Amino acid sequence: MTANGRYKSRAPRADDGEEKEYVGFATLPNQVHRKSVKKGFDFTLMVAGESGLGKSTLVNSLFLTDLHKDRKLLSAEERISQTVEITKHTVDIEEKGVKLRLTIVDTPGFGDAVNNTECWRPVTEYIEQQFEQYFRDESGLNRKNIQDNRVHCCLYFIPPFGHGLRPVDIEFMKALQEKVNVVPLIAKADCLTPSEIKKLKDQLREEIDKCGIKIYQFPDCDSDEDEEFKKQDKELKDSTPFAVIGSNTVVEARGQRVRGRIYPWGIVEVENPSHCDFVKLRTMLIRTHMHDLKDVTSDCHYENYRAHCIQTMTSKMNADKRVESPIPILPLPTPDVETEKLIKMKDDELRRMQQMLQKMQQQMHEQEL
Ligand SMILES: Nc1nc2c(ncn2[C@@H]2O[C@H](COP(=O)(O)OP(=O)(O)O)[C@@H](O)[C@H]2O)c(=O)[nH]1
Ligand SMILES: [Mg+2]
Repeated sequence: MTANGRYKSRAPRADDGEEKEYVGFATLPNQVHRKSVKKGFDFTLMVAGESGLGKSTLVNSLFLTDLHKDRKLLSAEERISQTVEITKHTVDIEEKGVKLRLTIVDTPGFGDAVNNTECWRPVTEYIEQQFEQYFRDESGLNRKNIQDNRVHCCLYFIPPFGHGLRPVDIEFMKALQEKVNVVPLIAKADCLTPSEIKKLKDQLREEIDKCGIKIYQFPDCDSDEDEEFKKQDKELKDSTPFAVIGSNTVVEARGQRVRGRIYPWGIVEVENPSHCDFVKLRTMLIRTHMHDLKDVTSDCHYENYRAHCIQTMTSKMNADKRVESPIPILPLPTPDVETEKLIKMKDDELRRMQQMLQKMQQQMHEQEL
Protein backbone atom coordinates (compact mmCIF):
# COMPACT_ATOMS: atom_id res chain seq x y z
CA MET A 1 0.00 0.00 0.00
CA THR A 2 1.35 3.44 -0.84
CA ALA A 3 1.46 6.47 1.39
CA ASN A 4 -1.79 7.75 -0.09
CA GLY A 5 -3.54 4.51 0.70
CA ARG A 6 -3.66 3.07 -2.81
CA TYR A 7 -2.20 -0.29 -3.75
CA LYS A 8 0.21 -0.67 -6.58
CA SER A 9 2.39 -3.20 -8.23
CA ARG A 10 5.46 -3.06 -10.28
CA ALA A 11 5.47 -3.07 -14.07
CA PRO A 12 7.72 -5.74 -15.51
CA ARG A 13 11.12 -4.71 -16.79
CA ALA A 14 11.52 -4.41 -20.55
CA ASP A 15 13.53 -7.62 -20.65
CA ASP A 16 10.77 -9.75 -19.12
CA GLY A 17 10.13 -11.11 -22.60
CA GLU A 18 6.49 -11.91 -21.71
CA GLU A 19 4.87 -9.06 -23.52
CA LYS A 20 4.26 -11.02 -26.73
CA GLU A 21 2.66 -14.21 -25.45
CA TYR A 22 0.65 -12.95 -22.52
CA VAL A 23 -1.84 -10.26 -21.85
CA GLY A 24 -0.08 -9.91 -18.53
CA PHE A 25 -2.70 -10.11 -15.81
CA ALA A 26 -0.89 -13.07 -14.25
CA THR A 27 0.85 -10.41 -12.17
CA LEU A 28 -2.48 -9.39 -10.64
CA PRO A 29 -1.90 -11.36 -7.42
CA ASN A 30 0.94 -8.94 -6.70
CA GLN A 31 -1.60 -6.15 -6.72
CA VAL A 32 -4.16 -7.69 -4.41
CA HIS A 33 -4.52 -10.10 -1.60
CA ARG A 34 -3.87 -13.73 -2.50
CA LYS A 35 -7.31 -14.74 -1.26
CA SER A 36 -8.81 -13.21 -4.37
CA VAL A 37 -6.72 -15.40 -6.64
CA LYS A 38 -8.90 -18.46 -6.24
CA LYS A 39 -12.08 -16.54 -6.81
CA GLY A 40 -10.68 -14.67 -9.80
CA PHE A 41 -10.88 -11.03 -10.70
CA ASP A 42 -13.65 -8.97 -12.22
CA PHE A 43 -12.69 -6.03 -14.32
CA THR A 44 -14.94 -3.95 -16.49
CA LEU A 45 -13.56 -1.65 -19.10
CA MET A 46 -15.68 0.70 -21.14
CA VAL A 47 -14.84 2.49 -24.36
CA ALA A 48 -16.55 5.69 -25.42
CA GLY A 49 -16.22 8.41 -28.02
CA GLU A 50 -17.23 9.15 -31.57
CA SER A 51 -17.93 6.19 -33.82
CA GLY A 52 -15.23 5.11 -36.22
CA LEU A 53 -12.31 6.10 -33.98
CA GLY A 54 -11.14 2.51 -33.55
CA LYS A 55 -12.69 1.69 -30.15
CA SER A 56 -13.73 -1.87 -30.99
CA THR A 57 -10.46 -2.51 -32.79
CA LEU A 58 -8.45 -1.32 -29.80
CA VAL A 59 -10.19 -3.48 -27.23
CA ASN A 60 -9.68 -6.47 -29.47
CA SER A 61 -6.00 -5.63 -29.76
CA LEU A 62 -5.71 -5.09 -26.01
CA PHE A 63 -6.95 -8.50 -25.02
CA LEU A 64 -5.72 -10.54 -27.96
CA THR A 65 -9.18 -11.81 -28.66
CA ASP A 66 -11.80 -11.04 -31.19
CA LEU A 67 -14.63 -9.92 -28.99
CA HIS A 68 -16.70 -8.82 -31.91
CA LYS A 69 -16.57 -11.86 -34.15
CA ASP A 70 -20.28 -12.49 -33.63
CA ARG A 71 -21.24 -8.93 -34.33
CA LYS A 72 -23.90 -8.61 -36.94
CA LEU A 73 -23.50 -5.84 -39.43
CA LEU A 74 -26.27 -3.34 -39.33
CA SER A 75 -27.87 -1.84 -42.37
CA ALA A 76 -27.51 1.89 -42.93
CA GLU A 77 -31.09 2.42 -41.78
CA GLU A 78 -30.59 0.51 -38.55
CA ARG A 79 -27.44 2.48 -37.85
CA ILE A 80 -29.12 5.82 -38.36
CA SER A 81 -31.98 4.98 -36.04
CA GLN A 82 -29.65 3.89 -33.26
CA THR A 83 -27.94 6.76 -31.48
CA VAL A 84 -26.00 4.82 -28.91
CA GLU A 85 -26.42 1.13 -28.39
CA ILE A 86 -24.35 -0.37 -25.64
CA THR A 87 -23.04 -3.88 -25.95
CA LYS A 88 -21.36 -5.95 -23.31
CA HIS A 89 -18.93 -8.79 -23.92
CA THR A 90 -17.53 -10.93 -21.19
CA VAL A 91 -14.56 -13.19 -21.60
CA ASP A 92 -13.12 -15.46 -18.97
CA ILE A 93 -9.42 -15.64 -19.47
CA GLU A 94 -6.96 -17.63 -17.49
CA GLU A 95 -3.26 -17.08 -17.43
CA LYS A 96 -0.81 -19.02 -15.27
CA GLY A 97 -3.67 -20.16 -13.05
CA VAL A 98 -5.01 -16.64 -12.53
CA LYS A 99 -8.58 -16.10 -13.64
CA LEU A 100 -9.79 -12.80 -15.00
CA ARG A 101 -13.40 -12.17 -15.84
CA LEU A 102 -13.09 -9.30 -18.19
CA THR A 103 -16.08 -7.35 -19.35
CA ILE A 104 -15.82 -4.92 -22.21
CA VAL A 105 -18.59 -2.41 -22.56
CA ASP A 106 -18.54 -1.10 -26.08
CA THR A 107 -20.52 1.97 -26.96
CA PRO A 108 -20.86 2.15 -30.75
CA GLY A 109 -20.45 5.87 -30.31
CA PHE A 110 -21.98 9.15 -31.12
CA GLY A 111 -21.60 11.12 -34.31
CA ASP A 112 -24.00 9.08 -36.42
CA ALA A 113 -26.92 11.17 -35.27
CA VAL A 114 -27.35 14.70 -36.53
CA ASN A 115 -27.87 16.04 -33.05
CA ASN A 116 -25.37 14.99 -30.43
CA THR A 117 -26.96 16.81 -27.51
CA GLU A 118 -26.68 14.70 -24.38
CA CYS A 119 -25.13 11.87 -26.39
CA TRP A 120 -23.38 10.85 -23.17
CA ARG A 121 -26.63 10.11 -21.35
CA PRO A 122 -27.02 6.41 -22.28
CA VAL A 123 -23.41 5.87 -21.20
CA THR A 124 -23.83 7.52 -17.79
CA GLU A 125 -27.13 5.74 -17.34
CA TYR A 126 -25.44 2.42 -17.99
CA ILE A 127 -22.79 3.19 -15.36
CA GLU A 128 -25.46 4.14 -12.83
CA GLN A 129 -27.48 1.01 -13.52
CA GLN A 130 -24.46 -1.07 -12.57
CA PHE A 131 -24.09 0.91 -9.34
CA GLU A 132 -27.77 0.40 -8.64
CA GLN A 133 -27.48 -3.34 -9.17
CA TYR A 134 -24.46 -3.50 -6.89
CA PHE A 135 -26.26 -1.46 -4.24
CA ARG A 136 -29.21 -3.85 -4.33
CA ASP A 137 -26.95 -6.92 -4.17
CA GLU A 138 -24.93 -5.43 -1.35
CA SER A 139 -28.07 -4.85 0.70
CA GLY A 140 -29.45 -8.27 -0.12
CA LEU A 141 -28.95 -11.62 1.51
CA ASN A 142 -26.31 -13.09 -0.74
CA ARG A 143 -23.66 -10.49 -0.09
CA LYS A 144 -20.70 -12.84 -0.38
CA ASN A 145 -21.25 -13.74 -4.02
CA ILE A 146 -21.89 -10.40 -5.61
CA GLN A 147 -20.79 -10.12 -9.18
CA ASP A 148 -19.10 -6.79 -9.60
CA ASN A 149 -20.29 -5.30 -12.88
CA ARG A 150 -19.40 -1.74 -11.96
CA VAL A 151 -17.45 0.03 -14.70
CA HIS A 152 -13.89 0.41 -13.46
CA CYS A 153 -12.45 2.46 -16.26
CA CYS A 154 -13.66 4.32 -19.32
CA LEU A 155 -11.30 4.91 -22.21
CA TYR A 156 -12.42 8.08 -23.93
CA PHE A 157 -11.29 8.39 -27.55
CA ILE A 158 -10.28 11.80 -28.86
CA PRO A 159 -9.93 12.19 -32.63
CA PRO A 160 -6.41 12.81 -33.92
CA PHE A 161 -7.55 15.18 -36.66
CA GLY A 162 -8.79 18.15 -34.68
CA HIS A 163 -6.92 20.82 -32.81
CA GLY A 164 -7.63 19.71 -29.31
CA LEU A 165 -10.87 19.04 -27.51
CA ARG A 166 -14.20 19.66 -29.18
CA PRO A 167 -17.15 20.92 -27.12
CA VAL A 168 -18.67 17.42 -27.32
CA ASP A 169 -15.49 15.88 -25.85
CA ILE A 170 -15.51 18.33 -22.96
CA GLU A 171 -19.18 17.72 -22.26
CA PHE A 172 -18.83 13.96 -22.51
CA MET A 173 -15.87 13.67 -20.17
CA LYS A 174 -17.46 16.06 -17.68
CA ALA A 175 -20.60 13.96 -17.65
CA LEU A 176 -18.50 10.89 -16.88
CA GLN A 177 -15.96 12.28 -14.45
CA GLU A 178 -17.92 11.83 -11.21
CA LYS A 179 -19.06 8.34 -12.10
CA VAL A 180 -16.08 6.54 -13.57
CA ASN A 181 -12.31 6.69 -13.98
CA VAL A 182 -11.87 8.49 -17.29
CA VAL A 183 -8.69 7.76 -19.25
CA PRO A 184 -8.50 9.94 -22.37
CA LEU A 185 -6.76 8.53 -25.46
CA ILE A 186 -5.64 9.97 -28.77
CA ALA A 187 -7.19 7.61 -31.31
CA LYS A 188 -5.57 6.42 -34.56
CA ALA A 189 -2.20 7.88 -33.66
CA ASP A 190 -0.76 6.55 -36.92
CA CYS A 191 -2.39 9.55 -38.59
CA LEU A 192 0.08 11.88 -36.84
CA THR A 193 3.83 12.39 -36.88
CA PRO A 194 5.72 12.13 -33.57
CA SER A 195 6.00 15.91 -33.27
CA GLU A 196 2.29 16.35 -34.02
CA ILE A 197 1.50 13.80 -31.31
CA LYS A 198 3.64 15.68 -28.82
CA LYS A 199 1.97 18.96 -29.70
CA LEU A 200 -1.52 17.49 -29.43
CA LYS A 201 -0.71 15.85 -26.08
CA ASP A 202 0.55 19.15 -24.64
CA GLN A 203 -2.53 20.91 -25.89
CA LEU A 204 -4.94 18.30 -24.57
CA ARG A 205 -3.30 18.26 -21.14
CA GLU A 206 -3.60 22.04 -20.98
CA GLU A 207 -7.24 22.03 -22.11
CA ILE A 208 -8.24 19.24 -19.73
CA ASP A 209 -6.75 21.28 -16.94
CA LYS A 210 -8.25 24.57 -18.07
CA CYS A 211 -11.75 23.11 -18.49
CA GLY A 212 -11.61 21.47 -15.06
CA ILE A 213 -12.08 17.95 -16.44
CA LYS A 214 -11.27 15.38 -13.78
CA ILE A 215 -9.57 12.47 -15.46
CA TYR A 216 -8.16 9.42 -13.66
CA GLN A 217 -5.10 10.48 -11.67
CA PHE A 218 -2.27 8.00 -11.37
CA PRO A 219 -1.39 7.56 -7.70
CA ASP A 220 1.79 9.27 -6.51
CA CYS A 221 4.97 7.32 -6.40
CA ASP A 222 6.49 6.75 -2.92
CA SER A 223 9.73 8.58 -2.26
CA ASP A 224 11.44 5.36 -1.10
CA GLU A 225 10.90 3.60 -4.43
CA ASP A 226 13.97 2.69 -6.47
CA GLU A 227 15.08 4.93 -9.32
CA GLU A 228 14.02 2.51 -12.05
CA PHE A 229 10.45 2.41 -10.74
CA LYS A 230 10.29 6.19 -10.37
CA LYS A 231 11.51 6.57 -13.95
CA GLN A 232 8.84 4.17 -15.20
CA ASP A 233 6.17 6.00 -13.24
CA LYS A 234 7.24 9.40 -14.55
CA GLU A 235 7.31 8.10 -18.12
CA LEU A 236 3.77 6.81 -17.71
CA LYS A 237 2.49 10.13 -16.38
CA ASP A 238 4.34 12.15 -19.03
CA SER A 239 2.82 10.06 -21.85
CA THR A 240 -0.77 11.00 -21.12
CA PRO A 241 -3.09 11.16 -22.90
CA PHE A 242 -1.84 7.93 -24.47
CA ALA A 243 -1.70 7.94 -28.24
CA VAL A 244 -2.89 4.56 -29.46
CA ILE A 245 -3.14 2.49 -32.61
CA GLY A 246 -5.31 -0.59 -32.99
CA SER A 247 -5.30 -3.39 -35.49
CA ASN A 248 -6.89 -6.77 -35.84
CA THR A 249 -4.43 -8.05 -38.38
CA VAL A 250 -1.18 -9.83 -37.76
CA VAL A 251 1.58 -8.79 -40.12
CA GLU A 252 5.21 -9.70 -40.69
CA ALA A 253 7.66 -7.06 -39.46
CA ARG A 254 11.38 -7.43 -38.82
CA GLY A 255 11.05 -11.19 -39.14
CA GLN A 256 8.34 -11.38 -36.49
CA ARG A 257 4.59 -11.71 -36.63
CA VAL A 258 3.06 -8.69 -34.95
CA ARG A 259 -0.20 -6.78 -34.79
CA GLY A 260 0.08 -3.93 -37.20
CA ARG A 261 -1.21 -1.93 -40.10
CA ILE A 262 0.38 -2.14 -43.53
CA TYR A 263 0.74 1.06 -45.54
CA PRO A 264 2.38 1.56 -48.94
CA TRP A 265 5.29 3.24 -47.14
CA GLY A 266 5.73 0.74 -44.34
CA ILE A 267 4.26 -1.03 -41.35
CA VAL A 268 2.88 0.53 -38.19
CA GLU A 269 3.30 -1.82 -35.24
CA VAL A 270 0.73 -1.65 -32.48
CA GLU A 271 3.07 -3.01 -29.82
CA ASN A 272 6.15 -1.01 -30.80
CA PRO A 273 6.70 1.67 -28.13
CA SER A 274 8.33 3.97 -30.67
CA HIS A 275 5.18 3.85 -32.80
CA CYS A 276 2.56 4.46 -30.10
CA ASP A 277 1.63 4.14 -26.40
CA PHE A 278 -0.39 0.93 -26.78
CA VAL A 279 1.92 -1.13 -24.55
CA LYS A 280 1.96 1.62 -21.92
CA LEU A 281 -1.83 1.63 -21.85
CA ARG A 282 -2.04 -2.14 -21.56
CA THR A 283 0.61 -2.26 -18.86
CA MET A 284 -1.18 0.45 -16.94
CA LEU A 285 -4.59 -1.19 -17.21
CA ILE A 286 -3.58 -4.72 -16.49
CA ARG A 287 -0.25 -4.92 -14.77
CA THR A 288 0.13 -1.86 -12.67
CA HIS A 289 -3.09 0.04 -12.05
CA MET A 290 -5.99 -2.40 -12.32
CA HIS A 291 -6.33 -2.61 -8.59
CA ASP A 292 -6.13 1.13 -8.11
CA LEU A 293 -8.80 1.64 -10.77
CA LYS A 294 -11.03 -0.78 -8.87
CA ASP A 295 -10.26 0.93 -5.57
CA VAL A 296 -11.10 4.40 -6.83
CA THR A 297 -14.31 3.04 -8.40
CA SER A 298 -15.36 1.50 -5.14
CA ASP A 299 -14.14 4.15 -2.69
CA CYS A 300 -15.00 7.30 -4.63
CA HIS A 301 -17.44 6.82 -7.50
CA TYR A 302 -19.58 4.11 -5.94
CA GLU A 303 -19.44 5.65 -2.47
CA ASN A 304 -20.77 8.94 -3.90
CA TYR A 305 -23.61 7.06 -5.56
CA ARG A 306 -24.39 5.11 -2.39
CA ALA A 307 -24.39 8.19 -0.16
CA HIS A 308 -26.69 9.94 -2.61
CA CYS A 309 -29.07 6.93 -2.61
CA ILE A 310 -29.25 6.77 1.17
CA GLN A 311 -29.91 10.49 1.36
CA THR A 312 -32.73 10.24 -1.19
CA MET A 313 -34.24 7.27 0.62
CA THR A 314 -34.13 9.05 3.97
CA SER A 315 -35.80 12.18 2.67
CA LYS A 316 -38.46 10.11 0.87
CA MET A 317 -39.26 8.24 4.06
CA ASN A 318 -39.46 11.45 6.08
CA ALA A 319 -41.77 12.95 3.48
CA ASP A 320 -43.96 9.83 3.57
CA LYS A 321 -44.21 10.05 7.35
CA ARG A 322 -45.33 13.65 7.13
CA VAL A 323 -48.05 12.79 4.64
CA GLU A 324 -49.65 10.27 7.05
CA SER A 325 -52.79 12.01 8.16
CA PRO A 326 -54.13 11.83 11.76
CA ILE A 327 -57.69 12.50 10.55
CA PRO A 328 -59.75 9.34 9.95
CA ILE A 329 -60.16 8.85 6.24
CA LEU A 330 -63.58 8.13 4.79
CA PRO A 331 -63.92 4.71 3.19
CA LEU A 332 -62.78 4.91 -0.43
CA PRO A 333 -64.55 3.24 -3.31
CA THR A 334 -63.18 -0.29 -3.82
CA PRO A 335 -60.12 -0.02 -6.09
CA ASP A 336 -59.99 -2.12 -9.23
CA VAL A 337 -57.55 -5.00 -9.60
CA GLU A 338 -54.94 -2.92 -11.46
CA THR A 339 -54.91 -0.20 -8.82
CA GLU A 340 -54.68 -2.76 -6.06
CA LYS A 341 -51.73 -4.37 -7.77
CA LEU A 342 -50.03 -0.99 -8.07
CA ILE A 343 -50.63 -0.16 -4.42
CA LYS A 344 -49.20 -3.50 -3.40
CA MET A 345 -46.11 -2.95 -5.55
CA LYS A 346 -45.58 0.49 -4.02
CA ASP A 347 -45.99 -0.94 -0.52
CA ASP A 348 -43.50 -3.68 -1.25
CA GLU A 349 -41.04 -1.18 -2.65
CA LEU A 350 -41.38 1.03 0.39
CA ARG A 351 -40.88 -1.91 2.72
CA ARG A 352 -37.78 -2.99 0.79
CA MET A 353 -36.37 0.50 0.99
CA GLN A 354 -37.03 0.68 4.72
CA GLN A 355 -35.31 -2.65 5.27
CA MET A 356 -32.38 -1.55 3.13
CA LEU A 357 -32.06 1.68 5.02
CA GLN A 358 -32.18 -0.05 8.37
CA LYS A 359 -29.47 -2.42 7.25
CA MET A 360 -27.31 0.45 5.98
CA GLN A 361 -27.73 2.37 9.19
CA GLN A 362 -26.82 -0.72 11.17
CA GLN A 363 -23.73 -1.27 8.99
CA MET A 364 -22.69 2.32 9.40
CA HIS A 365 -23.19 2.06 13.11
CA GLU A 366 -21.07 -1.09 13.23
CA GLN A 367 -18.33 0.59 11.22
CA GLU A 368 -18.26 3.49 13.60
CA LEU A 369 -17.74 1.20 16.61
N1 LIG B 1 -5.56 4.38 -39.20
C1 LIG B 1 -6.15 3.69 -38.23
N2 LIG B 1 -7.32 3.09 -38.46
C2 LIG B 1 -7.88 2.38 -37.46
C3 LIG B 1 -7.29 2.26 -36.18
N3 LIG B 1 -8.08 1.50 -35.40
C4 LIG B 1 -9.14 1.16 -36.15
N4 LIG B 1 -9.04 1.67 -37.38
C5 LIG B 1 -9.99 1.53 -38.50
O1 LIG B 1 -11.07 2.43 -38.27
C6 LIG B 1 -12.31 1.84 -38.67
C7 LIG B 1 -13.30 1.88 -37.50
O2 LIG B 1 -12.84 1.06 -36.46
P1 LIG B 1 -13.78 0.53 -35.27
O3 LIG B 1 -12.90 -0.20 -34.33
O4 LIG B 1 -14.96 -0.17 -35.80
O5 LIG B 1 -14.24 1.93 -34.65
P2 LIG B 1 -15.37 2.23 -33.53
O6 LIG B 1 -16.58 2.67 -34.24
O7 LIG B 1 -14.79 3.35 -32.71
O8 LIG B 1 -15.53 0.99 -32.74
C8 LIG B 1 -11.97 0.43 -39.13
O9 LIG B 1 -11.87 0.46 -40.54
C9 LIG B 1 -10.62 0.14 -38.51
O10 LIG B 1 -9.85 -0.74 -39.29
C10 LIG B 1 -6.02 2.91 -35.97
O11 LIG B 1 -5.44 2.87 -34.90
N5 LIG B 1 -5.52 3.61 -37.04
MG1 LIG C 1 -17.29 -0.03 -32.36
